[in-house]
Amino acid sequence: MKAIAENINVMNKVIGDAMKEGVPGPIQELARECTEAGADLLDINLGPARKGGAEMMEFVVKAVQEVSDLQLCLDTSNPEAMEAGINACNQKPLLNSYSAQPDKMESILPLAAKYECEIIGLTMSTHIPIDTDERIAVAYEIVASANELGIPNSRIWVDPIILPIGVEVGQAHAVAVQNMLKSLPDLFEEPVQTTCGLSNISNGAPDELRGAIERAFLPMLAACGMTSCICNAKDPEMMRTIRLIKALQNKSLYSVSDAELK
Ligand code: THG
Repeated sequence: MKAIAENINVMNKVIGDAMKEGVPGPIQELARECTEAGADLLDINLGPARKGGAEMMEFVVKAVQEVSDLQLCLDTSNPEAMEAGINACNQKPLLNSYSAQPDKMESILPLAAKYECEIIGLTMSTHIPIDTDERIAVAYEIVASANELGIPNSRIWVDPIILPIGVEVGQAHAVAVQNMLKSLPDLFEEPVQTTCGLSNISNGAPDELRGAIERAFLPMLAACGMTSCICNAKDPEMMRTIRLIKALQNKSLYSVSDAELK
């Protein structure tokens, strides 16, 4: 279970202001915190970043790389910002993301082929599927589209898109996501990787309760084969849960410190 830190994102007021004003300090402090907290990758989420996105992405990537050696996950729908970020990275980043939406397919997916990067594929087209069969059909479509550009399954991270438990279809959706994950090995001979925006599940819940919802869902997803999650690396209980999942899947050597809060 790889942890992709969600924290360097434009939704965070302090970080969003620092990104827009070109002030590296707060971004570098947060990147250090997430790295020390045990994240495996750092998501850099500029949001839509229509104006000046390329310059902003280059600035944030270079600032973060001064303080962390972790692989970066470039999170933007702006292809110019995405390409500027790829060119500023010291190591190949994970691209976040494309989907079956034609514009994403045409603008972001080709960058993963051109630069031989790994890429997250959201299982959505014009809408987010609600039932498992439709979600599987979209998963097959997004993987086939990447394969056509020479991108192997091993470089595709399928994201079933998690919806908040509190919205009308949220609970049914949480079950459909688990069912889809369990069916992926039968769907693809060469395994794909998988990821999700774990915090989405708790969106709308009182802030003090969000972590509990996220930490209840993550082991369920891990048991269904989820190989990574975009999560709040600044939540010590979340990072403890991830350390213990890694040990309980025999992917890391357990030590009692894994069970301690850091
Ligand atoms: N899939 C993929 N990428 C994604 C998502 C996904 N990127 C964006 C998002 N969903 C995952 N990232 C976040 C980042 C922050 C929050 C939720 C998801 C969040 N932040 C708190 C808030 O906004 O209240 C706190 C913000 C702060 O102060 O740091 O909820 O699903 N592939």
